[in-house]
Amino acid sequence: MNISKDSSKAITKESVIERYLPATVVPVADSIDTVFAPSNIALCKYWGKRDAELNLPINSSLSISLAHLGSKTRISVSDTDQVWLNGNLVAADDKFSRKVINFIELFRRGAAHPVKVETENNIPTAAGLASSASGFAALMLAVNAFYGLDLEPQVLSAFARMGSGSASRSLYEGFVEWQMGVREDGMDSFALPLTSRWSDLRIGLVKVSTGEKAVDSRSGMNRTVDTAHLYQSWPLQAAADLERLHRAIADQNFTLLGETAEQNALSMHATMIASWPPLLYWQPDSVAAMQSIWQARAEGVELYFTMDAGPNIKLLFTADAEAEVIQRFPGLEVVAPFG
Ligand code: 2P0
Repeated sequence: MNISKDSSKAITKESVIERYLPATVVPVADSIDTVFAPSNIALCKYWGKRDAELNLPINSSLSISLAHLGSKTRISVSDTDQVWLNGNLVAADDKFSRKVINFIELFRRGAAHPVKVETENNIPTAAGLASSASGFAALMLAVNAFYGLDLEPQVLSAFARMGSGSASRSLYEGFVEWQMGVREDGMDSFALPLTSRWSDLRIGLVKVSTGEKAVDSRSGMNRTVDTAHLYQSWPLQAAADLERLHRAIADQNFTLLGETAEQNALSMHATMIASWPPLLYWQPDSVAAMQSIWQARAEGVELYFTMDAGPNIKLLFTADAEAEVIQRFPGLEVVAPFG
């Protein structure tokens, strides 16, 4: 497949966004209240883009937000553009600063009002979780408040998606579905929350490594789409899994949820491994954790996992299995997504 390399495309982020903005965008106050967006973990993964400029996905995805774990962001008027992360000023030429300021520029469009952006992630660094989803979602909410844009939730989600695809899902708590959409400008590619809750669902964060990965997920998914023949089966797998997850959530069928999420994650990783050069995010400890999980299941514990573009493992289980799971994974960080 060669979906992500269409450089002739005329539609840009700027051209899509400007249709939703007033002629001039100015701060409504010197500072806004801090906004929060949760981190999320996909049960049916986003893997592969039909448009790399707008982060339009090849498949719809479904995630669960991590309650209080996420990003807090505040924007205020400043003399110069400044980005602060967890209380530290980030150098202006750092990749992180540039991503944040470039995103704000999409809305500010050259207007001469520098900003100070303060972001704090309370995602335990030990969990090795990506923060770009909650980071861009919180930044989008902060931009909306700071410039008084009053954008609708679906537009906010579509714009957050242009920062980072998975950020489209981080605007909501609980289960969230990101509909892939079909429009060329992507404005039907946004996330919506599911109404169903599942109070005894638990997520366990198993740290394998927190080091920076050699291939980021953006390059990883482009490489997979471009070089893995196996990728052709992915959109069908994802569509079937999405349907199964909806059924599992509606029936509160944890076995179906766990089996589907685990198979979906492993199928995604199979497409990565089948890329060239091969892309294997697993480390020996990732495989050891998988084997412990399969052993636990063989012994009757309802425990499943999912994995993203990295070596860390996210456990899926229910409250009644929590003590047993912690015994098998000492020091496990447990999240109750529905509080
Ligand atoms: C997901 N991942 O659904 C999938 C599973 C990683 C593996 O969304 O290029 O950082 O910014 O749109 O959102 C990570 O990809 O990628 C991701 P971009 P993003 O959670």
